[in-house]
Amino acid sequence: MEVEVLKRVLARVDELGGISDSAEYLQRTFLSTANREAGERVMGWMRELGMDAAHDAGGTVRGFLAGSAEGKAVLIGSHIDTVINGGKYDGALGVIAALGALEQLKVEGVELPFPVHVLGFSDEEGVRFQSTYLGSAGVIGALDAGMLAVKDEGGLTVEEVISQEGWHECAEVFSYDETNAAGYLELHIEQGRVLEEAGESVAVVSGIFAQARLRVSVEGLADHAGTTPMNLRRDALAGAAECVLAAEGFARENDGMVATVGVMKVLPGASNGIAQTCNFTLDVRCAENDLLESGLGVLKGRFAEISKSRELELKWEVVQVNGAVPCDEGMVADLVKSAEKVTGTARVLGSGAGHDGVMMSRVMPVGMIFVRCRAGLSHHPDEFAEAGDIEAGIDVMVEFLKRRVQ
Ligand code: HGY
Ligand code: MN
Ligand code: MN
Repeated sequence: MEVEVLKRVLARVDELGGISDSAEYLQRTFLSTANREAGERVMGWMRELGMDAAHDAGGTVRGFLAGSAEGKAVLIGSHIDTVINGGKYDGALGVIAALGALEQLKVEGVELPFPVHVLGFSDEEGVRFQSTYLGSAGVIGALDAGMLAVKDEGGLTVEEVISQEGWHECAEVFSYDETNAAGYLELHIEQGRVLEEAGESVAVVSGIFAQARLRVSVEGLADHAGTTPMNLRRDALAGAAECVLAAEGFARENDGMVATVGVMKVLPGASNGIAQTCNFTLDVRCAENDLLESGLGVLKGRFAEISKSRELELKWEVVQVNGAVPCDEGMVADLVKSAEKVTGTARVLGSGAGHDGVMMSRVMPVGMIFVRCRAGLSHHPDEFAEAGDIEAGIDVMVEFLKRRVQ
């Protein structure tokens, strides 16, 4: 890879990593000011590459590069939103790497015989609504009534937020299906430890695990911390804590399953008062759909038992379930050959993390390249990928695109 191209990729990762809604840490959420600013910056880079750049009302940005022939477009991209206090590689690297790969092909004088669209999705993490993939759902017409009706913490629905806070000025409508898209490719940091432990730079993704996102609420009775005997309490926080440990224990019992409670709100929230209400999120994932489905049933039952034993009222809301998605066999095979040629290795890995390919797979073949990241750390400001590994990942992407020329 040209040194200048790689330097630009690394500089852009730092640049985008500096665009945040918070002065203290990196945060870009759906349709936030920083999300739009990041979208503008990426569109500027797309135009520098000679692409037509545009955005849709949901904040997703797209660069269009014509090929030497017409035909179905190859889509390459990732997301430009982040988690709260996130790292600068998760998502952003995939968009910037796509532009780096196209720039490298330009330097080599390679013209692709098909159009390429680079996409920067506005919301993959689902931080604001917990409902993930709002950006990629928007470009394949999958923002259905269910997704549009999901409410944020303030009670606004996705539909209301797009209407009131959407990026409407000069917005275009992006619409992909099997008639105009040949496939979707994404480069992403592994967010796991396999590549680091194996001492390898890249991997090819076999598929993306099934994932369920839920909102749980337990309702007890606020009372005095000092005068209420332990046997008379209906303590929502103690009940929620028992649920959290039940979820953790269940996941530990089921190899390959993970369960996480990442958000918990305790009400009324006084140190000398027993909690009336505890609202928390539950994120459960595993490789197999049927284990996820049966596991959710078991957990719902255990939460109900815990609530009953503590005279608490349980509310269990499934916000979103995304089934496991296999990557396209043809793309996996081409990516394996490309990785072998570039790095001499071609490990194939499943992804516990969700990615926009889950949504894009509804209408087109999807493929992914993983790049090693330090200690597998992600969703953390110390997230880091070495320049050499990023270069290897982009070289694999370039090789994959060249293979489609032959
Ligand atoms: O949650 C995930 O797996 C991804 O980071 N959105
Ligand atoms: Mn990501
Ligand atoms: Mn993420």
